Amino acid sequence: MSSEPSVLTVHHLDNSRSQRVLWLLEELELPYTLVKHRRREDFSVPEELRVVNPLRTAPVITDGDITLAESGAIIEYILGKYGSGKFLPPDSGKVDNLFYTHYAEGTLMPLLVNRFIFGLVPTKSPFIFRPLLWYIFSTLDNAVVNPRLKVQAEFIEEHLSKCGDWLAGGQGPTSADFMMSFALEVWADGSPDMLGPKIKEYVKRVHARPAYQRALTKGGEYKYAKPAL
Ligand SMILES: N[C@@H](CCC(=O)N[C@@H](CS)C(=O)NCC(=O)O)C(=O)O
Repeated sequence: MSSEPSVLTVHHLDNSRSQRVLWLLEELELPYTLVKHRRREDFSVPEELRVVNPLRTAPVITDGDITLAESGAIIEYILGKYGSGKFLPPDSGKVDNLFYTHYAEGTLMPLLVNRFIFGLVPTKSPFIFRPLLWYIFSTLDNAVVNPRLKVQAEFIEEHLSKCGDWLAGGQGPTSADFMMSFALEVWADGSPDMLGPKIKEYVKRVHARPAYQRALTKGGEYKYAKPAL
């Protein structure tokens, strides 16, 4: 029987949500094995990652017998098992922490992904259909996604004007911040004009963390870390 403690393995994909997990692990200064995967030309994950995660998404971690996907579940698992009480919200911020931890993937990311796909469809279609598809998808974006994103931007801006530096109102990041960081930096990279000053400051605050910078160095290609804010 091995007495070696299990070491967490993170399957990381370039330009992806797995950057969140690296940021958390660097904040915790936890040893981990990093397996880097590169997206295929159509943005999908390569075969080696499909073997680990039948859902064909990143991030995914393994820890002993456990294989876990979904970045929210991964962040909560790591904090619960290895957090040693760090990066927890103050009592007054527990509900905000719960809310933003789930809101990131539950509401905000689907809207941002919709917008990404609406922009992508015309560019990937036969040349002759592009003007028509561009018209249809930009109309959909303006009618459906944009108004909803504006509501989210105002909502988050308002919260950040009250909570202080971090979403749960404490002195440091919590699961809410590890989860929201990716959505906000993707948004700041794609449509900074939609975002208010508090959101932009927040993204810069995340990027200024030494642990975030270490995660960037280790993770490699990540295009969302330098939005023009
Ligand atoms: N809600 C999931 C989303 C996972 C996800 O869609 N990951 C993207 C990378 S950011 C991916 O693997 N995309 C490849 C694909 O869908 O083919 C999570 O938070 O982990």
